[in-house]
Amino acid sequence: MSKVEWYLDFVDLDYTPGRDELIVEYYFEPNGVSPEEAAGRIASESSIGTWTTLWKLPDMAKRSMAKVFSLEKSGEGYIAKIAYPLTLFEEGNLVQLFSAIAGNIFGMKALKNLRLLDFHPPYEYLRHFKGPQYGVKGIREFMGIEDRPLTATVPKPKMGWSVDEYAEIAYELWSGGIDLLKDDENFTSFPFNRFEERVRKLYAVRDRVEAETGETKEYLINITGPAHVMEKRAQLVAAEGGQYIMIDIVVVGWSALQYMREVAEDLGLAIHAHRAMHAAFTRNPRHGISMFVLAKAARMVGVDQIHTGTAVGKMAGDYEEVKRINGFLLSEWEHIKPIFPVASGGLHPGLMPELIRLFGRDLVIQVGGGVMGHPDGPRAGAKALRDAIEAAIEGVSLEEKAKESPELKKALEKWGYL
Ligand code: CAP
Ligand code: MG
Repeated sequence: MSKVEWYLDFVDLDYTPGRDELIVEYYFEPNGVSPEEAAGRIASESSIGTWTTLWKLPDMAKRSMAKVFSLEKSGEGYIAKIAYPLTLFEEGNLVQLFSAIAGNIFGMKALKNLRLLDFHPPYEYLRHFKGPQYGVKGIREFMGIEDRPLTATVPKPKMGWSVDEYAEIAYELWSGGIDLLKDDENFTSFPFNRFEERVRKLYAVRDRVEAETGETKEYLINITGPAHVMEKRAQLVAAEGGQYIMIDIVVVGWSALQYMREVAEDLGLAIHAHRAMHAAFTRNPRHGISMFVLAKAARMVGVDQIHTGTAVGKMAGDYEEVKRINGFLLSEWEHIKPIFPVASGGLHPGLMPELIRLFGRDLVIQVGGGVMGHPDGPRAGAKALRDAIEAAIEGVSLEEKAKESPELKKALEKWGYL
């Protein structure tokens, strides 16, 4: 058998996948080989194959060969659908899944570009994942917020606050109406602001604001770090009565996230997923891994909310893509609970009606600069944001609402509308 025939053995366009196969969709551009051979090479390298024919295949290897069952032209390249027998995958091990379906294939010379677009785990595979502990319903319950979007603010600048300065800002933000204080992604623990001291002081402030306002307030505290450090930090958060942890899920990787999902369950903590570094592989539509795949896998593991983009703010990610991801995160999916999409990046009060019109109320809205840049400070910024959201929900125009909200009026003067 020639090498090409060997690769074509992984292609059968008449094949109908079984219910217990895992389907993966790829976009690819062949480099000097036929589209069939290129697709066959993807299926081969991501399942059982190597670069040459072999002297022998054990029975299980033969049964585990992935099959390209659909191949269609798309733009500059092709879309292939590949069926993977479950014998290829370890139960409940997302790290292993990605080392197969998003592994060596990205480096193959036979492809100019390759993008992992989507994957469809059958129930037999999915059942080994717990998904989120709380999800939308659980979070709405513990926050006591029935049907409006949740609000969050990252104190900006991203860095440089002492614990006492940070506690003061937190007091202002929470008192002004923000539900969730959020640490920035690169803000963890420093000589001028140690995590342990921040935990102690910030939850005390939270308790005070809760008593004063009668509202539930939470803190998306950034525990990101090596797994053993994250575990200790999560224990501290739980000991101080925190309900949430924030993890930057791409930089920590699937292994650490799966580990922390277990820790979070033991401690009763919800997980806020930030996604710094995702754009290194999600941004080029012809290469890498789609944000949809990242969000789907994170939901499987069990984050309770994840950043997905805004379409109207400062980050890349167009409306259609964000809409599709958010729709998926909120949909029913076997035993895996729906989770909150987080809209963040370049938002300000003037954008609220459009944001809510586009994505609805099941949303966490994070506004950093657009609150912290308010001419009258964070409390006024928080109030302006809350009023803008209220207006959007009541169906009142921002101009109208601004007549009774001087904070909103000033925010609109500074940042305008859409
Ligand atoms: C937003 C933010 C978030 C980004 C992440 C920032 O601040 O804190 O990390 O939104 O991007 O550092 O830029 P602003 P994404 O509200 O001041 O813009 O949500 O797209 O993952
Ligand atoms: Mg940030």
